[in-house]
Amino acid sequence: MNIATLRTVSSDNLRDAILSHLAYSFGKTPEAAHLEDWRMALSYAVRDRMVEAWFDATRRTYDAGAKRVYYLSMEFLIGRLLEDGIVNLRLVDQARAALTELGLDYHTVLENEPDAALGNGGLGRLAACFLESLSTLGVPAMGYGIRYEHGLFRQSFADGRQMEAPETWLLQRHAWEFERPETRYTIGFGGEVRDEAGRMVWTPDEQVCAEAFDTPIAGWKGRWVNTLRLWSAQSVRPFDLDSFNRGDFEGAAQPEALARTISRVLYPDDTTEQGKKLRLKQEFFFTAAALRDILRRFDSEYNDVALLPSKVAIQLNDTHPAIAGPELVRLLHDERGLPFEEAQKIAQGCLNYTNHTLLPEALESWNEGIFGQLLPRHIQIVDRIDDAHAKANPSRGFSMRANHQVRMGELSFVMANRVNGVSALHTGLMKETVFKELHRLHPERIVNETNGVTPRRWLLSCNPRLSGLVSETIGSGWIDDLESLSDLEPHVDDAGWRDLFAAAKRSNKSELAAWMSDTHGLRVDPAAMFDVQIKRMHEYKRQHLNILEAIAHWQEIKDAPNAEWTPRVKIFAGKAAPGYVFAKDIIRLINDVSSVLNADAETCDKLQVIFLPNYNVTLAERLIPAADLSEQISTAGKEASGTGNMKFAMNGAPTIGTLDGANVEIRERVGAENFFLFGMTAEEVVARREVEGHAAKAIEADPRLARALEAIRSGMFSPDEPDRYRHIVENLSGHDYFLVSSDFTDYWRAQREVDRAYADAASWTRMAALNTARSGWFSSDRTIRGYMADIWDAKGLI
Ligand code: 6GP
Repeated sequence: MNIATLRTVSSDNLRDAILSHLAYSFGKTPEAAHLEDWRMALSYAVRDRMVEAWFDATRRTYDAGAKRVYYLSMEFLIGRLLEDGIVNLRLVDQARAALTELGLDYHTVLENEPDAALGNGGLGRLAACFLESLSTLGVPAMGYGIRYEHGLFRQSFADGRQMEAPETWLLQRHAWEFERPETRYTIGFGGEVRDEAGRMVWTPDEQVCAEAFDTPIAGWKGRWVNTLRLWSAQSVRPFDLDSFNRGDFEGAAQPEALARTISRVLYPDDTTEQGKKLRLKQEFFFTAAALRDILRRFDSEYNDVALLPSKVAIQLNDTHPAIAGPELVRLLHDERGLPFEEAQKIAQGCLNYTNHTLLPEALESWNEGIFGQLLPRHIQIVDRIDDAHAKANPSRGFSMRANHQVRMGELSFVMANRVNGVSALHTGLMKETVFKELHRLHPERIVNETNGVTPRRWLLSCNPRLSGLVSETIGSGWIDDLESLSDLEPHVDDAGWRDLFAAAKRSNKSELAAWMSDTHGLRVDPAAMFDVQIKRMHEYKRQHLNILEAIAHWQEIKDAPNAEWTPRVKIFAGKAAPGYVFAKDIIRLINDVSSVLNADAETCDKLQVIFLPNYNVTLAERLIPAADLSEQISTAGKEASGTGNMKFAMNGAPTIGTLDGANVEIRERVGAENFFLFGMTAEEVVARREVEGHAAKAIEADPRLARALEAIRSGMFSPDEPDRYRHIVENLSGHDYFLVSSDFTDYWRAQREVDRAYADAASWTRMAALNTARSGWFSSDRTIRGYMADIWDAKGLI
């Protein structure tokens, strides 16, 4: 069937296409259809319109013999996909009209879609933005990951405490996947390695099957569509009939259940290490399946593996897929008979590694016992790579095998053609700290690619009011040329235009306020400043610095309730890893403070604190367009980049922040006068830690800080259990590794500057608009172009 006949299958008229899917794909009449049926029918109608470009992209890639990019990631935090599809295919007006004709509300239908939370935070969301930009730029690319049955847990609060429930996105119907039962690979674990006349043969003693599920990812204007291929683990032997016939029903189902465990849950960790055997299995499972798939596709086009590095670029998203190095060497050497050195050289020519954090606890390493037991051949290969590296670099001062551990960062570095950091500051620190020795040996290997975010999702679709104004003002070229937002600059001095900008923000805030009232029963005044901190909960991100400032501010307001105060609503959202007790205690503290402050009739019109549950991509899309102030307050040197910081700036929310990660570059671009800087630099942080009693000194020097800490210590926010937060106070007055106390005074100063600036509405709007106008560089299109030029040597085909 050619493409022309295909077209007729799905009507050009979206309304007819929806009705047709409702009847023929879901067997429902409009009268019998539930909201979910309509959402599915619309999704299928939209998906149909991607298929043609999808086939076309594949054909063009083959025809051009183009180099392909493979993005291997444990996480793809894709969120909802329907609106993304509608927006990128430019079907918004049609879809609205069709639904209206059918008596349905556009937003209600869109909101029925589950939010696919197949990631924890920054690294996973970055992967999702990258996929969209790769398609927008027409780069032949594919994402590979795991099709988790349960994504990141669902968060709720009970007495202010975080409760975790399993996330169940697959219980609702999901429109985007194409199951590929024909694309299956058997992946082995364990067993033994035998030397058969010089050839190493690995015979695993456990096997699972990886089955592919494909999701099309359309770029802007639907010109190019790539694939996200997620692997689902299944048993090679689905059902044990012998056991069943013996009456052992549980035993009969066991092989299936065991195998499926591998793709059952996403580890709910952000930047902390998970030393679990299952995690290593997950890593090998999806990486090995991806490599087999990549080689199969390569073999269908070329018959010389020496061409691999010129046709294939593989990006390792952090060290989670680091086993790709040894596995690719194994496939080329053990299975295809290439000499070891050649196999290694080819593998290295294809592989690249992105580091996303310098936190020592997040640098993966595996106990050699576990590693060797699960991957007996790979540990031999790691040792051989390590030895070869040692011989070639006799002066080296490191090994990828130390203290009975296999160190994945070092392995990734040695096996990579290029290694990159995710902001200028972070890349510099990588060179000076974790990879100092390796950088000395391979000075050309580390490059910087500052993160970016896709403007299609993070401005065009999440903020229709502002993006509408932008397009009316400068045309719609910015959507795939974000730097042209700078054309807005002349308008920021036009009072009339500024009013329009301010009106868009104000309407976004009213909409958020209405939503918070409807769904959470919260009352907030949209005229107050919306001060937002949303991200994973972590001590280095310092949500506790923010809440301490709120307490001190509240105390100050109580001292003089009739003074002029700039009304504020502090909004928090974020999940803590279930095992990270301190982070969970910070959540509870914020909730407890919120209960006291919001109930204080004397102050609640001046300061409110809100913690919204279950932060996810969808909630971010609601909050960011309505934010006035972006909190990016990590201890300098700890946040590798941040991407939320870019989304806020783009949506016209100035930052209060430290010189950390990409904040540095945001400030350079939006201008120091449009950014509220505070705190120590990364260098000063290191020096301050050496100062004996730094926290106690900071507290002694700042009575506001002392008073806020005392309020917590005395149980003011936990009267039923006064000692509840004693350990937090002790931490902040003692060891205080993240320097909350030492940075407090300057943070307070910057916050009061924010208050004064916000009180001048015209100049605040100007500042907000300049943040939008100057955020063009933070498009993930720019980042992907950087990877194409500096890392992959790949080209776009559109
Ligand atoms: C995050 C970093 O913490 C964040 O700063 C960065 O913007 C993001 O990656 C994307 O580069 N790191 C992770 O999410 C993580 O799990 C192992 O690192």
